[in-house]
Amino acid sequence: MTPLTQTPAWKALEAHHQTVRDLHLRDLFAQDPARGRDLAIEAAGLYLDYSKNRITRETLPLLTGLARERGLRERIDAMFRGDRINVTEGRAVLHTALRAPRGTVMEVEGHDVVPGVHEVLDRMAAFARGIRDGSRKGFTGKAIRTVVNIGIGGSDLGPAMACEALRAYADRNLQFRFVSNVDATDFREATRDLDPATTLFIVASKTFTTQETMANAQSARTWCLDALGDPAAIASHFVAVSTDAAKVAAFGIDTANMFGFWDWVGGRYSLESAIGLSTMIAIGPEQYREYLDGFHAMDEHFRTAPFERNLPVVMGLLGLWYADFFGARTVAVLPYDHYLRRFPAYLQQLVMESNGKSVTLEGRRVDYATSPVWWGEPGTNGQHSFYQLIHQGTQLIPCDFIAFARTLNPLGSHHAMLLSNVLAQTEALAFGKPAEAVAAEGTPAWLVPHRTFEGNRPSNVLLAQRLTPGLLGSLVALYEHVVFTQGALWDLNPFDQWGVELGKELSRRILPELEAASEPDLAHDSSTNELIRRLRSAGQ
Ligand code: G6Q
Repeated sequence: MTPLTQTPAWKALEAHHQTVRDLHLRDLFAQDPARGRDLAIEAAGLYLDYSKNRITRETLPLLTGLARERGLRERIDAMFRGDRINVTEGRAVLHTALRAPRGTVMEVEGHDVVPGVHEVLDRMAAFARGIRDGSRKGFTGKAIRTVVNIGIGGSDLGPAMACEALRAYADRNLQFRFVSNVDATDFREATRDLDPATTLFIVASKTFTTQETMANAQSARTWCLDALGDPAAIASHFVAVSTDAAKVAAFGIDTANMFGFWDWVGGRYSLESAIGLSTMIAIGPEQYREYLDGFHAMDEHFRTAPFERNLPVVMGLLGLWYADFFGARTVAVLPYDHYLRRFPAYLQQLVMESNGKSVTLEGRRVDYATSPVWWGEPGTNGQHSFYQLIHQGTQLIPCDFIAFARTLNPLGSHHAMLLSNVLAQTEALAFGKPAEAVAAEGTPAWLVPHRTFEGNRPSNVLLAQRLTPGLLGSLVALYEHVVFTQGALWDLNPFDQWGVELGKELSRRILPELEAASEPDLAHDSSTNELIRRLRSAGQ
């Protein structure tokens, strides 16, 4: 494949960037009154206004031209066809099958995987109903009151985000907690006020080998047995979500209490698989189906809409435009909905573990920027914290604002205030406040530069009617496909994560050195050796 930066479409974009980079959004809007109406796309319940981006009407066709030249269409088709596009792990990538309606056919190596997906969903539904209506009781006959999900990374961030996001739809008689960190503080604080007789642990691990999850699961097992006194209690208080039945059984969880998924579901793409069991218990199987339908609506849009009207493709291409042509090093995700407060953390894994790579599928080092750093906080909180830098700092930080027309918690003017802030921020970022306007207000000359907003800071606004299970599904699928689009253009494999391996390997070597009774022979670098000695002599 021709290196990306050598392609005609890339060169055309470079030339185009020279003509666009000094244009101000103020002028672009003044010259094109229909811009705010036209540069918008609506799909799967989401309305994207992308007019406040530093683009002209020529930019998007050039970007979609690049996408065509780089075979994005073929890559999308290959994913939905179940090809082994995760080449470095030899796996298909078919999380889209997890949300396919019953009766859809999606194949891996000629085998339709959708019936298996629905079989697991049906078992999850029966289990979730039993917990919700109290018929599936704990070992001592009491109903379950608290569900604790033990998992990390893809087995934690997605379900933790979804449970929080859909709290308004959840059974409020149940509480949900998430334990991920190997730091025992996480487990201790999550369980200190819980009654083992009314607690259910979901051990969520695709591989069932992850150090943190296995350590927390063992501690949970001990905590449960210490209180309930009988190994038979485990069956009533532990279920597993995994792809590995043998390891689940070896841990001591009956595989009758296991919910499976498959190697064609990547960890960070698994929140709506059985990894979402906690979410299903929270909102119930019917609303969970609505959640899945929201994903599916966005999948269908992504698969079929022309690139110029394709929400994930357009957002993905705009992200590339800033990363590669404007040198943007970060992207801020700013949900104006408090229920979405874990959404940026979830997105960080999705985006950065997927496209935080620097070699192409053919193993060549890239000579262009790949994924920026993604970060964010819910509005309006962030406004009183880091927005200063977005408005007046020296970096260009494209922002995604997410807002809902209706609130789930109407209270006086709160929601109008919230919305007025989203609109004000995106307007201020784009148009700023010129020095002349500041001076005209009678500002002393020496203060004018401090109070001037240069503007021309780009943002997307994603609007939806209301945060519902279905809408959350669409929103997650949107970003999954943004990541896919960018990965395809950057010629990366978004579905592996070799970069996390070395640290794991080294920690396996260091653990016995920290725990050894007598001074071990240390053969690390002098810094690591010294730190180990210091920690050993300080005790733990
Ligand atoms: C996600 C990553 C990673 C993974 C965790 C947990 O894409 O692979 O975050 O989800 O390491 O892995 P297990 O589910 O196997 O415990």
